[in-house]
Amino acid sequence: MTYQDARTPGLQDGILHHLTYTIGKDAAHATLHDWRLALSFAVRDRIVDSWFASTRASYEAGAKRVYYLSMEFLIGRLLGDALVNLRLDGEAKAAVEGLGLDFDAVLHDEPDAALGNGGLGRLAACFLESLSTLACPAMGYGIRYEHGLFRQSFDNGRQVEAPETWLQQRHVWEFERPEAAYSIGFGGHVAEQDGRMVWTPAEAVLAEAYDTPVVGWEARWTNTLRLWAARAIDPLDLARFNHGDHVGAAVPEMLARAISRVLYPDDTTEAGKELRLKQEYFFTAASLHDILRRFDSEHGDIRLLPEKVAIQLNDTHPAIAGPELVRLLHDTRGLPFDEAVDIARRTLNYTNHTLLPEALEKWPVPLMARLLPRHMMLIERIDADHAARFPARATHAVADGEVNMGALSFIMANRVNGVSALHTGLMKQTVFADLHALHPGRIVNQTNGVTPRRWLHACNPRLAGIITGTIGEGWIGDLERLAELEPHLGDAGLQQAIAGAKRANKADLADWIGATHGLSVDPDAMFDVQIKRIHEYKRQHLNILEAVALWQAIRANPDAGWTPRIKIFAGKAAPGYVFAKKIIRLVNDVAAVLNADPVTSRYLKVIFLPNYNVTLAERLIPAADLSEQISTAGKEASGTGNMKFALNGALTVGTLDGANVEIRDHVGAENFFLFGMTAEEVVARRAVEGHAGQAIAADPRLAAALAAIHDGAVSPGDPTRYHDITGNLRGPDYFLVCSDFADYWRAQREVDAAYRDAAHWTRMAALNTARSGWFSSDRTIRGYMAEIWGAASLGPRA
Ligand code: 7GP
Repeated sequence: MTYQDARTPGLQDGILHHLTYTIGKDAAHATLHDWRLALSFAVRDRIVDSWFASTRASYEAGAKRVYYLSMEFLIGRLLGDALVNLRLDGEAKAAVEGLGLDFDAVLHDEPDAALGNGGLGRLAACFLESLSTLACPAMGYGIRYEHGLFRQSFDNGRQVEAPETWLQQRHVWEFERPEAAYSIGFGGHVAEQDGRMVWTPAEAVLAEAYDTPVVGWEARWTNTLRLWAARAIDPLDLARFNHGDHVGAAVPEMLARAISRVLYPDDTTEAGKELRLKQEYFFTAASLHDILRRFDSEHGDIRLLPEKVAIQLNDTHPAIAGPELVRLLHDTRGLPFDEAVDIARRTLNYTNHTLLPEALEKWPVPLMARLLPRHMMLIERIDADHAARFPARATHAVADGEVNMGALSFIMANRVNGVSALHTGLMKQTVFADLHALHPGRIVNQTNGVTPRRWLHACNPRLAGIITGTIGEGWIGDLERLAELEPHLGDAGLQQAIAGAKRANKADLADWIGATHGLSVDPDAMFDVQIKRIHEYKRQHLNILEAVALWQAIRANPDAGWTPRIKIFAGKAAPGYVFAKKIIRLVNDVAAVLNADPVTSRYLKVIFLPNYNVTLAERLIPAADLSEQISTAGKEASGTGNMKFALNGALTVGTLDGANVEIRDHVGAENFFLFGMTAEEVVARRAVEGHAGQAIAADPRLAAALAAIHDGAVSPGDPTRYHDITGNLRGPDYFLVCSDFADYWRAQREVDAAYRDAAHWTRMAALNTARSGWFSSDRTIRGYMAEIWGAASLGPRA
């Protein structure tokens, strides 16, 4: 079924039409890039009808709308996704090949829109797709960064960052909306006029909207992602220009544009920069203006806001929404202060994505007061009123000269949610314990999920085809139906097909690694993959330490029947996170030594693939045998890569952290390689003085691996290179790498043994797929709709 009616020409006609009239090229002279744009425009045409229909249906129903405010949307490439959801992939391939082009090459020409750092941003992208699939009237709001997450390369093993340039090409999916522009102010002063507080900003920039349609599965529904670009209100200081200061005349424009210029590349530490706070207010204020304008056009009485609008704050980055909404309702619209706070609080909700203290945003009061003077006043009043209601156990949002954005978000939220059962429990016990005691019931859990369209159907066509051939295609829109696979798994033909699909995916990846990175890898070796941001809590260094220990063990006894393994790493380190960058260099150094070892390299190779992004994930996950989810328990809020791997038939070696706990419950303990301390044991262990030293003394293997790194075995010309890492692990070892090492080694040897029994491994892998249906972001979004937003589906099949 394709969404084509009498008015829409065949896709090939559409491509040729756009090549001529939109791109202005003759087929004889068109480049791959021209063809890709032409195809994208032809596909976009097909989305627009569904988009208009959805917009009309939302207005007609007068239904509650959901607004997802997020600093990050890690959307990746959009063409393949759109084709799949429109069910045009077959026709597109035929049309493109009919024009004498390589379909994959056309798809791969699209830049990967990296408007996010990691899990939080990718989750937002999965949520948008599920909101459309579920026909929930919704809109995503964010920033149209000119430069997304930096491009990573290696220089002698060290991370080098270069600006990302996705917008240097025409972004075909967006529609500019010059009519939806708002002036956003900063600084200035506040004065009382006729009994009302009036904020007069010292400067202002223009927020200009760009809309990207987000089409759901089978084009049932299409929502909008609206991204804001910053512009100067007066593009040129003409007086300055006419006085001959041609550069200076452009300064206002440059200053304004800086606000939407770059994505901050830190996902765990607030940048501490005024510009970051400006970015946050810029997009939050523009979004709220837009939301209220739409609300006013549909409903008369502002008191209906909580019934008609649900706003989700994706972490605290848009937390200024609380005071801003109060300002708009109280100062601008004249509602009494208490009522304004009440309406705002019943409209807003907040998702927490991390408990790491360094990632919980706090802004110095003087900065907030200077940049947003009226907001600072409102924050103080909101905080004081809240504290006055609970004199015995007040938790202050303003304390020690800082505004705690987590506490402010909590105070101003109808619901606060964590992203896995474990994480939500820890929120209640730790960071938000006091606020939870004051507001029991406000914290709820919504375990994360991933969209099965991108993360199985599109990225792994071989496995998806087998599944559809076995149980039909209902699973794509209803992932829990994967359970219907299980009764078929005894079938030898099906097992063979599943194993064959994995083998073929691995062969493709091996070819690509050989061609692009010059490393030859055997597709029959186990593909052991750890891909995520580089962070000490995620413990890439535990993984590489195990690689060194394994290397030593193989060297000592080369004929012991080792299971061949390729350890694949990918991920970016925040540019200012020196230790994480050192880990990257260590992995690259270990790779160089191990891959060149004639004795061991038959059994063990290591590669760090540069520039991890959504596109690389789509390539790696279908080819993985083993998924590394080895964070220190209690530190990974959920994880979502862990779900993608299980869905694609990789087995997990992991700790009881984040959503690993729930994955293991679903796939069965016997199909999951568990190791390591629990979150409670972690806390107890940390209190043991000399815990790392004890672990090292008890484990000669660990001691030898650490000594090798310390003595320069992988950095022969520079033996002290890794003393900071070995010193940390032998000393404080906050993330308990040493204390978990022995059990990790034990689990990895169990993995080796299991992999040698190919039939059993395939069965375990297939059970991971069949039992991962619960981890669809459709399930997550249904949970938000029912338990947080009170929103209903409007779809044709609702
Ligand atoms: C991440 C968490 O680290 C990850 O465990 C979770 O799966 C993901 O959010 C989605 O919920 N956090 C971030 O990416 C992040 O930037 C800092 O957190 C606010």
